[in-house]
Amino acid sequence: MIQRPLHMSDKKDADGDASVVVQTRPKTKRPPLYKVLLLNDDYTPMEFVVHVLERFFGMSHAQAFEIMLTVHKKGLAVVGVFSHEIAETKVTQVMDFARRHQHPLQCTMEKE
Ligand code: TYC
Repeated sequence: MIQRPLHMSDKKDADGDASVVVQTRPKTKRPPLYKVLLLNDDYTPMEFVVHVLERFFGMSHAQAFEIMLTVHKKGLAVVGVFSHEIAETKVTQVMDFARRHQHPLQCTMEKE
């Protein structure tokens, strides 16, 4: 048998051979995050979109107006990044609110 310094964590197996138990970091993987996206359309009024961003995403009027214009010009924008459950809630809230007001506004989520 090969000699080597004895270590606190050395264990003997069934045959009496030493093995070293290596301490590994506990695997605490952070949960994935999800982007919530707002999509442009030709019919939803700009003021309605601004209101949605203020109401459901806690934006100031100025911030909300800026993001609304980004969606209007570029076709879509990320309006927030959340856990799966919070993102799902935001999407549901926006889609329900838009439908109740008979606007075709679309809101979706995707893994970051
Ligand atoms: N394009 C719409 C209009 O001209 C405004 C709009 C902006 C609609 C953002 C949806 O997510 C949207 N009335």
